[in-house]
Amino acid sequence: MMPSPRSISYILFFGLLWSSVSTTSLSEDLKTTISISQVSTEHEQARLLQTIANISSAVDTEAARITNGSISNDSQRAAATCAVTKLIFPSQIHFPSGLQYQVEKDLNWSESCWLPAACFVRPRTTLELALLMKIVTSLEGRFAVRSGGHSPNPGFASVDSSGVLIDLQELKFLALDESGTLQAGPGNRWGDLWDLAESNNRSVAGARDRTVGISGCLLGGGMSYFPSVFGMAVDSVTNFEVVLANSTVINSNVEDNAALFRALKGGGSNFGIISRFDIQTHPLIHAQYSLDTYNASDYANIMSAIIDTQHAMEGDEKIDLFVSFSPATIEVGLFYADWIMTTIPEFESIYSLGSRLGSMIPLQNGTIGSLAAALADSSPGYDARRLASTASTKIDLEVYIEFHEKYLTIADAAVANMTYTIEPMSLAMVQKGDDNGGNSLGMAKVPQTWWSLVAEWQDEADGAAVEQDLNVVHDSISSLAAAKGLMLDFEFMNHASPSQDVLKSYGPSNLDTLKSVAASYDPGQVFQFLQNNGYLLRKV
Ligand SMILES: Cc1cc2nc3c(=O)[nH]c(=O)nc-3n(C[C@H](O)[C@H](O)[C@H](O)COP(=O)(O)OP(=O)(O)OC[C@H]3O[C@@H](n4cnc5c(N)ncnc54)[C@H](O)[C@@H]3O)c2cc1C
Ligand SMILES: *[C@@H]1O[C@H](CO)[C@@H](O)[C@H](O)[C@H]1NC(C)=O
Ligand SMILES: *[C@@H]1O[C@H](CO)[C@@H](O)[C@H](O)[C@H]1NC(C)=O
Ligand SMILES: *[C@@H]1O[C@H](CO)[C@@H](O)[C@H](O)[C@H]1NC(C)=O
Ligand SMILES: *[C@@H]1O[C@H](CO)[C@@H](O)[C@H](O)[C@H]1NC(C)=O
Ligand SMILES: *[C@@H]1O[C@H](CO)[C@@H](O)[C@H](O)[C@H]1NC(C)=O
Ligand SMILES: *[C@@H]1O[C@H](CO)[C@@H](O)[C@H](O)[C@H]1NC(C)=O
Ligand SMILES: *[C@@H]1O[C@H](CO)[C@@H](O)[C@H](O)[C@H]1NC(C)=O
Ligand SMILES: *[C@@H]1O[C@H](CO)[C@@H](O)[C@H](O)[C@H]1NC(C)=O
Ligand SMILES: CC(=O)N[C@H]1CO[C@H](CO)[C@@H](O)[C@@H]1O
Repeated sequence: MMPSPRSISYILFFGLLWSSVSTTSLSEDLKTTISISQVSTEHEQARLLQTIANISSAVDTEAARITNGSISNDSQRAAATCAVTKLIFPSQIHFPSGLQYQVEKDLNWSESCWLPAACFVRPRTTLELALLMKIVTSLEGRFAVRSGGHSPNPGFASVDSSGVLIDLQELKFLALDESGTLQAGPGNRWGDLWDLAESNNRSVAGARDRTVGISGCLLGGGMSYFPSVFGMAVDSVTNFEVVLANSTVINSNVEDNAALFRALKGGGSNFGIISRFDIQTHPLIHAQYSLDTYNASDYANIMSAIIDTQHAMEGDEKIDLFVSFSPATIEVGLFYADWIMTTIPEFESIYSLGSRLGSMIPLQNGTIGSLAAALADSSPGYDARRLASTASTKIDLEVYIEFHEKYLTIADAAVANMTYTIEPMSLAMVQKGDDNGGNSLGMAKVPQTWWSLVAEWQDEADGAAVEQDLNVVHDSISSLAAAKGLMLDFEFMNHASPSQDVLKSYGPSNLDTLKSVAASYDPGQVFQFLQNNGYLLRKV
């Protein structure tokens, strides 16, 4: 049997801790982190040095409680980490007794992630984040990092009372420079970026949803509108500013820390905490779009029309679409990266379906930002527990239809709302990654379909049954595709379930590179063992 992650971390950290703390005190380490910082103003450095000077004996007493062995479990260590953090950041930390705590806790998109962290801490600057990392690593506090809070996987951007939740929402600076590059703090949402870029006649590749956080989305690759134009969203990132495990802040781009740069393009939260993304914007996209509902019993004809459109997509990079299925209805979103006079000829197969019931977004001209806003208006959110799962396959009508029929059987009997979305991806999309210097996703160079499967339910007690149902849906698509040799390895992190082996799906060579990059930037394996959960290399 594998040792538990926690016991591995004890073994790893025991030595580290004693060697680092036996020579200097925590307050001295914090001062060093501040003094050598290159990402801060002198004013901020002076203020923080003064703060540490004022409270150094309290900090060191608290730290001593851990190092002298009187603390033995994660919860106690988290409490001590919170206590030290409170001394330094009294106004940016929230405890269970405080008014703001509930707001912080119930913030994530999925209710299954509303976990009661020992404390929530909101650094306001990169230096504050680096200091927080120094406290966490010195005291071996378990931690999780949250930006937009949209991961539905419990424990990935959330942690219970055994850990500290590092909430990056206040790192929201955003600027567009003259070269058309956005500098964006990790706490931004895509809507913020679209608003700024588009008001300057630029477009930026992001999610399909305004409220999704840019950080988790980009670290998983990021599926945007018009993938054939942009590639994955992360292919437009030109630089990551990263707070490493040892609190050093570095830039990672094609010139500096280039291996890390490539690893971060899809490799997730294994290497450091991103404190700034530099993102290349594109000339303004004139988007034309519609979202229509169709009679769900016409699924076979609809599948056939989708496939026609997927083939058309290979010949025209301006085409984008998704199709969402529930037992009751089918929604088709058709998007085109241009304002044109007539209806779009390549969408004819879909337009000519006789089963259209109505329009959620009538055909109109706008931008990516207005498209995402229209989509949000058309489907207001609600609180639920949520679980996602994903697969990628080649395109095949028989597989689509047989899968849908199996899905209906499962969904009809399920306690959860089971829905799925077909996200067509073109060869051009995959190629854009290479054109932009490569990413770590290892996608096959073929036209493909990404399947995004989602379950939504209310009652915590149903969780295990829902997971089982979603697994059956997933196995249906993968076994049907595999039987015809149409299964692809790639599993999209941003749509994956917690149990999917996302990093392994990138292929052995990418996986090896990710491992060696993690080993060189995080030799103490802080992000593998002190970080609560995630698509972590230690699990592969
Ligand atoms: C309604 C909805 C729509 C979506 N639409 C899309 C879509 O169109 N395209 C798409 O690609 N995805 C989409 N997603 C998935 C989404 O991109 C992922 O859930 C992503 O992880 C969200 O990022 P976040 O910052 O909000 O997440 P969080 O939940 O805050 O974080 C997700 C993961 O990233 C880590 N992380 C967060 N910030 C940092 C950081 N600064 N440094 C290091 N690690 C960090 C967290 O620890 C966690 O493991 C959607 C999700 C939802 C709920
Ligand atoms: C440090 O303590 C001094 C004296 O008590 C106080 O005036 C000052 O505001 C404190 N500074 C900080 C940054 O906490
Ligand atoms: C550890 O340190 C704390 C705080 O300084 C002190 O109260 C406690 O007695 C010490 N415990 C041991 C075992 O030395
Ligand atoms: C941690 O240890 C303390 C003190 O021994 C104990 O009260 C607490 O229940 C423990 N917590 C967990 C989660 O084991
Ligand atoms: C954006 O483009 C429009 C139309 O060409 C123009 O009127 C407007 O001034 C431009 N805005 C900016 C900020 O460049
Ligand atoms: C959907 O199509 C079926 C079969 O043609 C038909 O019986 C049903 O009335 C249609 N539903 C709607 C809402 O039009
Ligand atoms: C979109 O813009 C084009 C070009 O300006 C125009 O011809 C067309 O009528 C517009 N379409 C809609 C639905 O407004
Ligand atoms: C299922 O979705 C509908 C809206 O489409 C919603 O009203 C309902 O509450 C959802 N049910 C569950 C169990 O989440
Ligand atoms: C921090 O870690 C990086 C990557 O391992 C290393 O290059 C750097 O020297 C370390 N910095 C300090 C101050 O230890
Ligand atoms: C920060 C964030 O995304 N909060 C969302 C958490 O989930 C609730 C319910 O779905 C939304 O209303 C919040 O916007």
